[in-house]
Amino acid sequence: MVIKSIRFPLQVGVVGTGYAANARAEALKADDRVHLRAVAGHSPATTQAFAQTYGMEPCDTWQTLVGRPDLDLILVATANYLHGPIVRAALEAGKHVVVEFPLTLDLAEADALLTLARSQQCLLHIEHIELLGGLHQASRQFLPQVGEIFAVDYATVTPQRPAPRRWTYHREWFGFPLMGALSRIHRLTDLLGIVATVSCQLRYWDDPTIAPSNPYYTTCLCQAQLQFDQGIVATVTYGKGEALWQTARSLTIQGKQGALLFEGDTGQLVTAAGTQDIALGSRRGLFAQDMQQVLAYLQAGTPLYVTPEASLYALKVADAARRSAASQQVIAIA
Ligand code: NAP
Ligand code: BLA
Repeated sequence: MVIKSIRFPLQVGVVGTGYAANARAEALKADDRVHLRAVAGHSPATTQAFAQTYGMEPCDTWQTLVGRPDLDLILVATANYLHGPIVRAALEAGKHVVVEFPLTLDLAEADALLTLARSQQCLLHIEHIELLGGLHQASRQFLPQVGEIFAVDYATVTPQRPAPRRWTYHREWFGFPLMGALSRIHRLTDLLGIVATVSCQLRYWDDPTIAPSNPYYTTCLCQAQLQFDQGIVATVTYGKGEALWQTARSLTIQGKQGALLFEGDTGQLVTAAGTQDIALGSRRGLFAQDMQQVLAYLQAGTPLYVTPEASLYALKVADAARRSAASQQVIAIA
């Protein structure tokens, strides 16, 4: 990737004021390579509070923010449906961009944004902090010990009562569940490679007290089966909401010589030699690690832990799952 020249300290603008935006601002606030300059949020009160906390200028809209000539780098950490439009506007304005996954909910637009970033010589970094986490690092490390893999099962199910009326329970704002939660697919494509076919089922539960056109749901359950090129079958379950009663956060990888079993924050390797406990690193501090890598890249060209192309490929698989759920057909991925 060719990146146009950069001045330090970098002038940073942030879109979003929630968990991810705060984690990034916390990681940057004491770093003399950057200046946290301006923020655009959703509700004015939250934007004001965020601006005050980090000594930034509040902007009324993200459009105003990305148009400011004094900014070099835009962090996009808002609701999913806005990622694509904000990233496009920021790149067109010649800004470097860091965006939380997913890059966009529109596969064709994702491809166009990668091309745009290249032609503008701007960084387009799509965060995939799940790759930096303990579960993924341990999976990578111990994978060779299970031999030829034939089955993978990955489930994250979060009962939540009552379901919040937030963007994460809104059909359009969160997007197709495996796009909004793209890390579920990306973990597997990172470990296992190329997907041949996808089949998927999706069910939403709506609040019966609200009009039929209600875009919010109270539960979603999305179950996909991915057939990988090497004959591996992987199942992915993503669910959240009121109709679910059992929490799951588990990853099972079965190979001819052994199995890897992860359950919550614990892991085990089972082989003919016996069962070995695996210590997992924390799920905290990952946004800070991601931010440090971005700065090292911009400063010294140190390669990042993930490429936009890898994120785009995961999005392609997620889009195939979306089409499968809509059509009830098995979708082959070209
Ligand atoms: P969050 O805490 O809910 O914050 C969401 C932000 O978007 C807030 O600034 C919120 O503003 C704003 N917002 C909410 N609804 C909106 C709407 N309808 N239109 C425009 N803006 C809206 O969410 P988050 O966890 O930080 O997630 C932000 C992004 O990071 C998402 O794309 C998510 O997938 C990604 N991500 C998050 C994590 C994580 O650990 N949390 C990890 C990986 C990726 P108000 O509060 O003023 O409404
Ligand atoms: C991912 N966490 C996410 C995402 C959202 C949230 C919207 C992106 C979509 C998805 O992958 O599902 C939101 N996560 C939350 C909220 C809580 C939460 C509201 O745990 C409430 C406690 N994220 C956190 C906290 C941790 C955290 C407190 O907000 C850990 C201590 C970790 N969230 C975390 C990680 C991911 C993620 C590591 C990356 C996705 C993955 O690992 O698959």
